[in-house]
Amino acid sequence: MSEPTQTTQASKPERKKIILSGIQPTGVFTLGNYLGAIRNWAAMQEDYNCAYCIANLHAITVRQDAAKLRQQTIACYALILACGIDPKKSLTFIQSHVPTHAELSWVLSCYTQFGELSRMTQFKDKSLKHPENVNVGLFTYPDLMAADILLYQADLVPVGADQKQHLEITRDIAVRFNNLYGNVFTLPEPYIPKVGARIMSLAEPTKKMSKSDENQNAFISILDAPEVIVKKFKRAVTDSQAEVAYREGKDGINNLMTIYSSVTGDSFETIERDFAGKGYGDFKQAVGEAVAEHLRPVRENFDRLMKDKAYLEECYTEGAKKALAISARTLDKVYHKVGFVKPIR
Ligand code: ATP
Ligand code: LTN
Repeated sequence: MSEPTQTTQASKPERKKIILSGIQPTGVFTLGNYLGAIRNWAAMQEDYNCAYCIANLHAITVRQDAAKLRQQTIACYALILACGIDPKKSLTFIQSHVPTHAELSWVLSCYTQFGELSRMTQFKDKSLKHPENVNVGLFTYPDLMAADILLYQADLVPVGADQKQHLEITRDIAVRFNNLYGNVFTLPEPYIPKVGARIMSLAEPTKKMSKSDENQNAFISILDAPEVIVKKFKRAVTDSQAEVAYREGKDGINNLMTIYSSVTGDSFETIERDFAGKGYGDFKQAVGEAVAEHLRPVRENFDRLMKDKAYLEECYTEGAKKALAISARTLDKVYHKVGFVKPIR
C-alpha cells in the first residue's frame, strides 16, 4: 500500500482504490476460502492499493489452543504469500500487531446497537455451534471487522458471500458516524466473486465449506496432498440421478460444477456438454485432478516459505509498522471527533 500515484501534470492525481480483507487463522485455508476470497486478493494487487490481515483477534472469539494459534498464525501468513500475495505490493500484517484495530473497535461498539448485532447470522450460527461459549467478543465481532476495514478507508472488501451481512453493518456504522461527525470514513463495498462466492461442504452440500468443520472429508484444505484431494472428491455427497447438470435441488453436483468451473474457467454449459453420458465417478475424478493441479503451486510455495521463518518475520514486522502508520491517521481523526484529548505519541 502506498501514497496516491501522480498522473499527468494537468489531470488530478489519480487515487488507486483501496482494498482491505482479512482471514482468521483458525486452520489451514479451505478451497472455499481460496476460491471465495484469497484468489481475488492476489488478482487485485496490480490495480488496487491492497491491505490484507491475519485476523487473530477475531480467532479467539472461539476457544483456541495458544501454541496452536501462534503456529497457525505464522502458517496462515505464509499461506497468503503462497497464494500469490506479494508483501512488497500489498500491506500484509497480523491483526494483533496493530493496536489501532482494537482501539477503533471499542469506539465503534459505542455507535452500534445491540439489536443490530443480534441479527447477525454468523453470531447466531456460531452461538449454536459453541453453546458453552457464547462470549461477548463473538457478539461484537462485526465491530472489530468494521474497524479493520474503516481504519484503512477501504473502498472494496473482497470476501465470500457469507460476509455480506458484516459489510452491510460496517456501512451502517460508518454512515451513522459520518452523519454525526462529517466525512470520517469511506463507505466500503463488498467484492464478491460471481462464481465461487459460496463453496459448499462436500459432506453436507447445503452447508458452507468451513475450515473449522470437524469432519475432515467435508472440506478440501489447500495443502491437502493430490491423492487426498482426489479421494475427498470421490466421497463427495451427490444425488442419485447421475446426470452432470446444474439444476435446482442438485446441491452436491452444483457445488462440484462450481468448483470445476472456478479452477478450469469452463462454463456450466461446457461442463454439461463434456460430461454428457458420463457418470458421477468420472466427473468427481476430473474435479479432484483439476483442483489438485490448481493448488500444486500453492503447496510448493508454502513449503518453501515455511523453511524461511526469518523472511516471514521480516515481512510481517514491516507490514505491521506500515499498517500502524496508515491506520493511526484514521484513529487520530476519530479520537478527535469524539472528544478525546490529543494523545502524546
Ligand atoms: P471458520 O470455519 O473458522 O469460521 P471460515 O472457513 O468460515 O472460518 P473465515 O476466516 O471466516 O473462514 O473466512 C475467510 C474468507 O473466506 C472470508 O472472505 C469468507 O467469506 C470466505 N469464505 C469462507 N468460507 C467460504 C466458502 N465456503 N465459500 C466461499 N468463500 C468462503
Ligand atoms: N470476518 C471475516 C474475516 C475478517 C475480515 C476482516 C474480512 C476479519 N476482518 C476485514 C474482511 C475484512 C470472516 O471471513 N469471517
